[in-house]
Amino acid sequence: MRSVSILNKRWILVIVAVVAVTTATTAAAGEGGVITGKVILSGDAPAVTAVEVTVDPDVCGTAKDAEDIVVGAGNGVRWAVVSLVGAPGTRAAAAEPPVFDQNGCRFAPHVVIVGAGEQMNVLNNDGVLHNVHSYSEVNPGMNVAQPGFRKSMPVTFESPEAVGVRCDVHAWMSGWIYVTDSPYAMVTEADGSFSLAGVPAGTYELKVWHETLGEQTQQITVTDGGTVEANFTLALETVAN
Ligand SMILES: [Cu+2]
Repeated sequence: MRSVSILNKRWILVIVAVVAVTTATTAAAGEGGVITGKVILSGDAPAVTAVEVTVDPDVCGTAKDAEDIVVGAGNGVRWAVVSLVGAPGTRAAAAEPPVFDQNGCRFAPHVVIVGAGEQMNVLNNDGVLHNVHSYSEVNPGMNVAQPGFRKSMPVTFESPEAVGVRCDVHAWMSGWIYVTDSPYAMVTEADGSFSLAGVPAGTYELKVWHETLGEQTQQITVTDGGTVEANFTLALETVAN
């Protein structure tokens, strides 16, 4: 009887596994919809400004293009973050920790998205001393020297917030860590475009954030199998006012 009992347990495990796979397949086949669009700057794009480099020229070079507003084809705004507010589900951790790399004395990428409470790694691939100095309101501040030999430093922010990061050694170095709990968030491409796929059907608030151009939201409705286009137009004048 004992062997039968073990056999039954095995069958129960098999059945449970099959049910789990079926459930996962159903969820994946639940289609969801796609939100796609562009973040556009209204008016003329500002001229690219060069930032003077005064320290460690052997590693850092002599000048850097400022990245606080980068405008591409069709006035598309790069380095904006588009995210779905109040989206259902929880944000899954990335397969690999997001990376914020100090490389050539700039933060790369200029804007990185990380989940709240999720570990990311700040890298130093320059071999010179950098100083990771965060400017946050919700999360505790961080001000840590990262010598050249310290190639990788794990960092975690617990609360959603756009955290500005600078380096005290190289005054021009500026980047952003965008901490979010939204399962649907991405940084805009060089032409300002974005695409969020697999969004469950429903009506949501879609938010754009940009370090210089501020925030804007709009309501969007996603349908199963549908693609909804949502564009944002941001203006420098609005910020100046
Ligand atoms: Cu630095």
